[in-house]
Amino acid sequence: MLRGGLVASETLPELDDGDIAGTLLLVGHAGSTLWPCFSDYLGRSPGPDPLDRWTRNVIEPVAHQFGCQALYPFEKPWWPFQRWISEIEGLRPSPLGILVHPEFGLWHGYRAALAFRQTLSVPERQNLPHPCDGCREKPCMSACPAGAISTDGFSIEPCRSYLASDEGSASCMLAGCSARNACPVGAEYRYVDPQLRFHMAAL
Ligand code: B12
Ligand code: SF4
Ligand code: SF4
Repeated sequence: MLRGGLVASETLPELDDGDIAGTLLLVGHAGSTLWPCFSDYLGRSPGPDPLDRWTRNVIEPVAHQFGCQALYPFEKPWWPFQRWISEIEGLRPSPLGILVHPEFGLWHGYRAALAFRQTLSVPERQNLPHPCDGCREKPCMSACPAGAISTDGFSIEPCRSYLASDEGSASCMLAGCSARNACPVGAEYRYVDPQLRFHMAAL
């Protein structure tokens, strides 16, 4: 799905020829709409980084057709996808580090950005409400069995050790991050179990 467009921003990226892009369109997903298409590919195309490969297969022909350059969230140095979406929709980080959306909650991500030389007409920037502001209990923070989420943010080391343990293999690795599952916002967009397991294994 199209996740909005960005023009007239200091964060617009440099194109391959050194010029600064005039417009950026972000492409992403919410919930599990992506999963049936991707899991079909996954079954047919074994090998490393399947989501990255599938994304390129889908996006490159579109970029070619429209004469723009595709940028990906998995390319290094990292493109600032979260900053771009914050500028477009006004989304802010949850205690987990993931941007939280008032409708999709924590169940959305970004797959690519289409960078155009031209300045296109895009919808006005939004300033969507931040669900964490009104969430007094903050169940995401207490749900993490490894104590990886605190007021200082997300800490990768305790999460990583827990996921490598027998307990972690039987909980978060199977049913997805317990903290993410605990958020009540956008619960109907929670990823289906095979999708959750795919992302946890990749993490
Ligand atoms: C590196 C990275 C990680 C590292 C973070 C290491 C660290 N401490 O910085 C690790 C491996 C831990 C990680 C984990 C996860 N990540 Co990650 N990650 C990235 C990646 C590739 C680059 C981020 C970055 O450094 N950008 C560079 C700076 C310059 O860009 P920026 O937008 O200006 O910077 C923002 C981020 O750095 C963010 N930030 C800072 N610290 C952290 C920590 C975490 C955990 C996250 C998610 C963000 C974050 O705040 C900055 C200001 O806006 C992005 C893809 C991308 N290119 O953006 C995905 C990305 C941020 N990750 C994402 C996701 C979903 C996850 C996981 C949930 C994976 C999973 N299991 O499904 C987990 C979160 C674990 C948890 N319990 O919450 C999504 C977030 C979508 C959203 N709704 O916001 C992204 C955008 C990928 C995507 N394709 O959509 N991730
Ligand atoms: S549980 Fe509450 S604080 Fe945590 S991400 Fe969801 S809305 Fe934000
Ligand atoms: S994956 Fe499990 S250990 Fe890691 S942050 Fe989420 S709840 Fe905590």
